[in-house]
This record gives sequence, structure tokens and C-alpha cells, in this order.
Amino acid sequence: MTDRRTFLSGAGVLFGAAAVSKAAMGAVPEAALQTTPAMAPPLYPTTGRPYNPVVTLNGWTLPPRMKNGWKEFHLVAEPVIREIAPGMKARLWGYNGQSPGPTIEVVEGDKVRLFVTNKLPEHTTMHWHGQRLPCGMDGVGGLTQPQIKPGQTYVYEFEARRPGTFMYHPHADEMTQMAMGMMGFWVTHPKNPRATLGYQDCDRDFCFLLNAYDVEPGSAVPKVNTMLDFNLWTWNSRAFPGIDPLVCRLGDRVRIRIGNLTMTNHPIHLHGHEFTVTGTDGGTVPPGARWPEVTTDVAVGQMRAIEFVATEPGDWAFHCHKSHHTMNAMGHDVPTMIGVDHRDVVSKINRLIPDYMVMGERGMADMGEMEMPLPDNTLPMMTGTAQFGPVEMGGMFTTVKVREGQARNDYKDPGDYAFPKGTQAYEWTGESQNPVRAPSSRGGDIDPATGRVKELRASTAPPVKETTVTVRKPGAASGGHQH
Ligand SMILES: [Cu+2]
Repeated sequence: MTDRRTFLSGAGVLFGAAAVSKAAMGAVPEAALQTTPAMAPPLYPTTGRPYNPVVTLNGWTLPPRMKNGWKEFHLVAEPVIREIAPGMKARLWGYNGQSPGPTIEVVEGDKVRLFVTNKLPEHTTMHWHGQRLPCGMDGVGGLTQPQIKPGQTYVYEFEARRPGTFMYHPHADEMTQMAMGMMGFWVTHPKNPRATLGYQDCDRDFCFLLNAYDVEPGSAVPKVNTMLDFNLWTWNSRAFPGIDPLVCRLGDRVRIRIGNLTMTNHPIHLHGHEFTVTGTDGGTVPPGARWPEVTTDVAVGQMRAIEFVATEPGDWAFHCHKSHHTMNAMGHDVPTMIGVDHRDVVSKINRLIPDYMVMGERGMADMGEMEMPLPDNTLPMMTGTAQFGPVEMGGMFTTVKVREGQARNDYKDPGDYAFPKGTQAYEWTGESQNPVRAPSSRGGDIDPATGRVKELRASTAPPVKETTVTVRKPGAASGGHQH
């Protein structure tokens, strides 16, 4: 912090760069800093048009400064330390102390001036994803501007012409810089909400980015060359159980804005409520073009706003529906061991490696509870507990907590849901607990206690019919194609 103040007050160095325009000279606004992954309360506007501000999961909104009719912000690109979930911190690149950077919130028609200071070891730029703006403000390195060299500050000036949900990220060495966590959210509120077809004010307006990292167990810096096999699937650079719950008051109209800056699509699924997609990359969806959903796919580079009325009290799961995306590291490349009896092998290995543990022979659920020693700074593959035990999740998973009696604008976690008597699934204790099951294909029954196939019994084993398949390759002689 001291370092940054010194840097900013060293105006000779900073403003000597041709990058800073005349209009911006005089003073660069303070670059507010956030060092915790805690959710900041919504930032209500103190000047300009009123709006209902967004809440950024495990994030915060950058306070603007008004200057001669311009709404000014200062983003500082820099190395940061981000706690992905309790027990694991990653060395990322981000803005103003965190990854993702702070959310930018403005109103349609605002004149916006953004100072971007580069404190990274390599050059960068800033692209304002989805905005209508002059081409020279679009932030594509080499194409619309020279890259911002380390130590330089560039100024972007444009009018927020279109209301909607946007993102920001570098357009310079993108593969590296986005894999390191450089991104942020942007919301432009409509100037006249009633005149915007289909737009509705909401009681709660949440936002987060979908992002992903590949951090080897035991290390802290993401592997930046990974294309698809990420091992940490995150919302705002947080993995379950580190992701804030979305706390709602019963009856609230809720909007959730999601932007995807990963390398794959994410089908985002909400339990207990239907929602409609009310906003896309291009703005508000006209009401006649909407349909109800419980899952919506957010493709790469897309933004979606979903809306619903929180009519059902409870702790509702809210997650990506790709099951590997609700797991943390170490779950993706292990062999399947279901049904394998490796008791003998284990006792031999244990003589050499006392901590060695067998996993997966009855399925992987044991991973939710097991206290296997992990490398330092590594999240368990599936983790998190709630009032009834292990949740066995990780990655892109959290809850929407709907509560009667939650105060308006109160985002504090109300704790576990108190299920009313008679509204929960319960164990059947009557007769017929062990219905006869079909024999397995190996001719034996599965022993429910061990998960292993019981001894093969002649009386139940179906005859095994050997079939010989002859495969003949089509060749040129038979007139086949050369495939
Ligand atoms: Cu996903």
C-alpha cells in the first residue's frame, strides 16, 4: 500500500508517460484495495441517479470518484494472494488486491473514466467485454492500442451507452493473464428502468464470474498452459465451501448475474425454484422471448442474468451441473476402483507407507469424510459439511438460502435451515427393507456391506455365452473407401 502511494505521488514518473491523457492530468483517483475474500455490503450510490446496487459473491464494488461530470475509477493490475477456500491460497494476478478485481457499477449514460495501472511483470491491456464504445477504448493490445508496459497507467474514457451485464479482462497475453485470474465484473444499471422493456428492479441482485485454475496439489501458482483439465472450478476465484451463500428474504425478487471466463460451458442449476433468463450479452431479454428453466448453460465468454421470486424457504443447492465442476483437485484422473478387492495389497503397502489409504472400492463418498493427509495448501476433492453431515462437494457449488424473517438488505448467513417437522425425507423402518435384486452380470450378488461381488454361486450364475466376432477391414480390393 505504501508502495502504491509512493508510486502514485511520484507524479513525475507516472505522468511523464504519454499514455495519460491531458484530461486525466491533475490527479489519479485513489486505487482502493481489498485484501479479504469476504463479501462486501452493496455500495449504494451517493451521487447521480439512484439504483439498487449489486452484491458480488466474495467480492466488492469499487467506489467511484466524481470529477467534472466523469465517474472515475482506478484499477491496478498486480500480483495478489487469493484464498480459494479456507485451507488453500493461490498466488494469482488480479486487480486492487484481489482476483477477480472489484465490480464496476455505473448507470446508463454515465461518462466513465478508468485509470488502469500495470504493476505486473509483463505488459497488459484492459478490454471492456460487451460494451458499446469507441474502438480505440476497446483495449485490444496491438490492434486498438499499444500494450500497457509495467509501471505505465492508461486511461479509458467512454459513455456507458447500454444497460446490462458486462465483464472486464486483459486482451494481452490473454491465455496467461486470464489463467492467472485477471478479470472483473461490470454492471450498467438502466437510466430509466421503467422505460427499459422487460427490466424489473430486484430486491437482491447478485453477481459472480465463472473461472477456473489448475493448481497442482501442494503448490500455489496456476499452470497457465492448461487448456481444459483445470482442477479448481471456481466462482469469483472461490471453491466450495468458500463460496458465499446467496441469502434471500422469503418473497424477494432475486437476480443473479453470471459471466463465464473459463474455457468451457457451465450449466448453472438452481434447486427448488424455476427462473427465467432475463438478461444476455446483449441486454434485457424481451418478456415474450423468455421461458422458465431450472438450469441454464452459460457458454464461454457469455453473461447471463437469471431472475426468480424466492417463494420456497430452505437451503437450496445452486451449482454447475457438470459433476467434475463440483469437485476440487485430485478427483479427476484417478482410476475407478469400484468392486476391486485390494485388502491384501494395502497391508503390504502399509508396511512401506503407513499413511497409504485405499479409496474408491465402494464408490468415492468416503472422500467426503476421510482424513487422508493431503499436501499442504490443497483442498480435499470433496468437502464441506452441513447439519446432516458431509456435503461431498467442491468447486462451483453454494446455496441459495431463503428465509422468512431475513431483514431487507441483510446478507448475513442465517445458518442452517430449520426444517419444519414432517417436511424432510425420512428412513423407512417398516417391513421389506431387503427386496430381492437382480444378480449382477458376474453372476453374483453385490454384498451391500462391502460393495463386493459375493462368491459366484452355480445356482444363480447365468450361463456365459462366448461369442466370436470377426472383424474384416475393408480394403481397396473390396472397393472400400480408404478411411
Ligand atoms: Cu461447470
